[in-house]
Amino acid sequence: MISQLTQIFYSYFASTPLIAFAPGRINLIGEHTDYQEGFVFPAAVEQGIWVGIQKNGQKICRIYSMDFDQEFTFDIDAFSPKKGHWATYVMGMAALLQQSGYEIEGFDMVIGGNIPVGSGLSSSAALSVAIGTAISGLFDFQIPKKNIVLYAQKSEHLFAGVKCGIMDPYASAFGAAGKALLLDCRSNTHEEIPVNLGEYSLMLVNTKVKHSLADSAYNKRREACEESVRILEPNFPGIKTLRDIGVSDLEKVEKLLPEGLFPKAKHVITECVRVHEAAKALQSGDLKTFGKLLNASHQSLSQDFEVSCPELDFLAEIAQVLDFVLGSRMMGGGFGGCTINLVKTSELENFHQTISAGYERTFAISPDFIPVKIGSGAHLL
Ligand code: GAF
Repeated sequence: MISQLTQIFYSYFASTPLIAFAPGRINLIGEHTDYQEGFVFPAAVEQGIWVGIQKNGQKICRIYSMDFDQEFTFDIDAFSPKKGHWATYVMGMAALLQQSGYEIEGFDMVIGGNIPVGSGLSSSAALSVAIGTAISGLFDFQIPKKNIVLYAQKSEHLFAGVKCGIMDPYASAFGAAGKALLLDCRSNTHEEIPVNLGEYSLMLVNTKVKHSLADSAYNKRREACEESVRILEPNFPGIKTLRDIGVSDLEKVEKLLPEGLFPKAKHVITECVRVHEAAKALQSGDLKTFGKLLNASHQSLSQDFEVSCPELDFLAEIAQVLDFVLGSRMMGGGFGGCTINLVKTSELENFHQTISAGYERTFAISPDFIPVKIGSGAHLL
């Protein structure tokens, strides 16, 4: 990728770029908790986005996307990021950096990557983090990683319309090889936990569907959580988010919340506990318990939080009953994308065949299998 990107950069712009890399992410457990300042347990993967960048001495930015095989040019002093175009991610980060006082001059950029599109590995967060890292490096801004993460999150809110939490850009920026990040989304700090899976491997299965309601449903779930907090606050003085409520209070919470809201609040409250239990299980090498927690997370996301879909439920459910699979659950925002599975390495071929056959028979779609290894976070090359 690096030599291909460098060559393409030279052929378009006749100069040699500075290259930044930012990885995609998986999430072991802790779904739809980040925007309630809860706990998540993601990790960076080896697949990611590479951005080549160089100053051009002009007032324009010229970008070429290898994936789309398209060019895009904008005026650095007058541009407006619009939803729905890949170049919006570049303009979004550039706009936010400019607003924060960073004086960006004209640049040329080539973007390439190897994250399967729509797989749920969070290619958009990786792209924004790679762009932030590249611009910071080129102009020697020395932007702290945490700020790049916050700009990437804000760009997604403002220019993609998804009110996402901090997990995806955080994992992309701070990932560490072989380690998952036990991330506290209130303090935005993390602890690195080594991921030793022994004779097991992580395997993603891509449903290859993305249901169209995904973005609006995501925002609605977030609003539902905020609404629950407003209703609960008089009886739980001082709570800021659902993260502040413990499982021992679930009975009380059930009495206070309307029927539609309680299961969603319950998901967030119980999922935060599962994250800690999963981190503990992983640290003590108890992969069975770890796997059971993944299954419980899926059940909660599907039944209580209602962010799964028939394709994800099918994949998780058939995987969970295989005796060489310790755990399986939907990963990410939901309504499509991937499941994450903990599969005995010697049975990967068997897993592939069993899951493919069942999924093809039921949905007439051949699922993709994406092996993942935990890699390091964003950096300049
Ligand atoms: C998406 C969002 F971008 C994350 O912030 C997180 O909320 C996740 O869905 C669900 O856990 O990936």
